[in-house]
Amino acid sequence: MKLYTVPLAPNPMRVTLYIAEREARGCEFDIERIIVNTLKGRHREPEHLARNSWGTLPVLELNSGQFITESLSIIDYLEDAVAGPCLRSDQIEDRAIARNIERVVEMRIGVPMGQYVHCQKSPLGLAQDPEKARELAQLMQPGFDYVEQLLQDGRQFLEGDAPGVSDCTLGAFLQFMRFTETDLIDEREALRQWDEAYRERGAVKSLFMV
Ligand SMILES: N[C@@H](CCC(=O)N[C@@H](CS)C(=O)NCC(=O)O)C(=O)O
Repeated sequence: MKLYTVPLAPNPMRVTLYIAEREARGCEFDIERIIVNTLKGRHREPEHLARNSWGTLPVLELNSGQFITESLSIIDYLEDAVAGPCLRSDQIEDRAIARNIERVVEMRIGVPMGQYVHCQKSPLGLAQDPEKARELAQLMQPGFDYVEQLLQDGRQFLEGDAPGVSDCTLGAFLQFMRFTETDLIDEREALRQWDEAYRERGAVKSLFMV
């Protein structure tokens, strides 16, 4: 398998974190990682568009030659395809709740965060838009409240007592926020503690750039 990826970008980063989490549980991934330089616009060139017509990253190329172009679909595939302990629970209900948390984190925080960062300090060199950035920051507040509420029962990770895909998603998008040198976490102490503790863990610590 080949994973087309780029450092710092949040959707590639959540796959990177996911793989690291499973490697920490003893799983072995036979994946070649290939950096597509988005700063040089390589993701918009025909070679990458042939893998993914949306021009986005990450992309997983399967040994069959087929491509998976959505980060969560890549993670789902790897959960099924790579032997060893998974991040998802084998209990149907727990698995559904975990996926629900992950979707809320991505849709309520991740998607607006991606737009926010590009309005503030775009790694792709897009024009700044401070007013839109302010609107997006407001839009994310209920998502942060949701996570703060979730953590009130003392759980160490978003889905419970062990790291899950939701942690990978939130960790990746908060790193993207820190790239802008802004902080939208505000007075949410449980979320702040989670953020610091998650990044300090041996399994993922070396992967965070900011
Ligand atoms: N829904 C996709 C989103 C992928 C995405 O937007 N990737 C960003 C990096 S985080 C990208 O490639 N942006 C470049 C562009 O859109 O030009 C996923 O989850 O993989």
